[in-house]
Amino acid sequence: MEEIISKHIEKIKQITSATKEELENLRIEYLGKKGVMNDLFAKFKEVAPENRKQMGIKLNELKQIAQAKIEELKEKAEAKAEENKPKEDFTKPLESVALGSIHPLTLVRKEIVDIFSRIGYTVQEGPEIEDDWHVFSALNFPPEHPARDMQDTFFVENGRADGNDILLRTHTSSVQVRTMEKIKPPIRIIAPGRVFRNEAISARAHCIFHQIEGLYIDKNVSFADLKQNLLYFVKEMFGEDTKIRLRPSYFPFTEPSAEMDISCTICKGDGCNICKHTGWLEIMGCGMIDPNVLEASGIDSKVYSGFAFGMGVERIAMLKYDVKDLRQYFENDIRFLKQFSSAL
Ligand code: 2U9
Repeated sequence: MEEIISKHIEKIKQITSATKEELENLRIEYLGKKGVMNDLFAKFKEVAPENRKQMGIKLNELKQIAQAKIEELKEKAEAKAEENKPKEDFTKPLESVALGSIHPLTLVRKEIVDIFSRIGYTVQEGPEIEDDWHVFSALNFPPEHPARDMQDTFFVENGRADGNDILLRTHTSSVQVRTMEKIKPPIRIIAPGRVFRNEAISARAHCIFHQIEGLYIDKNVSFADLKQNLLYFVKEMFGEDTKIRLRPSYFPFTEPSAEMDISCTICKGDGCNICKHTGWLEIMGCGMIDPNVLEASGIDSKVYSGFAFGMGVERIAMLKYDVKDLRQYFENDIRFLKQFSSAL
């Protein structure tokens, strides 16, 4: 019997780890009702009296070792379980993610582009750093025109290429010139983009602003086509009941030229502070492309005619969303910007 006990002690000592299940089996094997301990205690009765003391000590030693081992393995298993537990509570609800919003100028540019693309216009883009030819000369600006003045245009210092001054474009018309040089009519494009003018910053003007210009060239394009395209745009942008009015104007690149007004979006034409009691708001310039401009880009003005128009995105956004000061577009004040979050 002593030998059996020693074997059990040896066996238990060798166990170094156990799963929960193995641990329970070990407990049952040694300390359970029909376990080794009870079995040995039963046999203990048959031990000769002179050996009992010695055997009793040995038996208790086995019991203590079994209990201590089970306790030790239990602690180990618990520590391991704790270690393997995920550090974060994945069942916790997520904190909400704050989404950014669409900048009002991006929003309005997209609205304008969408409206014109529905009647067949495609978008063209071009460089912001341009040359004199594409910004002025090809557009019929005479050499002494005041727009070429340093007071109005940002020139790149010592910037000259092929005898041309290098400058920041003052309008996106240069994109249209590049398109006319590249592809034959029919041409039906809009050119959205950033433009630069050497102006003092105020509530109504900024040295950087955004334009969208349009160009339509084909055979037999008339002023009536121009008027109808722009009336469609205005009704889509400002509402079906909006009216337009064209006033004669002058631009070097169009002849005849006009400024277009819409009936005031606030007072519907009755007269208010926004429209300075005229009932009308100026929103864009337009006209029939000057034959000199067509010829300068290699388009036969005896075969083709066309119209063009241009508008400032900041101004359209001011009228559509009642923005009072142009500087708000560039200040990145979250209270201003977040008003446009759900508009797209
Ligand atoms: C080509 C030929 C003609 C584009 C045009 C205007 C009239 C116009 C201004 C409105 C407010 C610019 O942002 S603004 O300051 N634009 O009045 N723009 S016609 O005419 C072109 C363009 C390209 C080849």
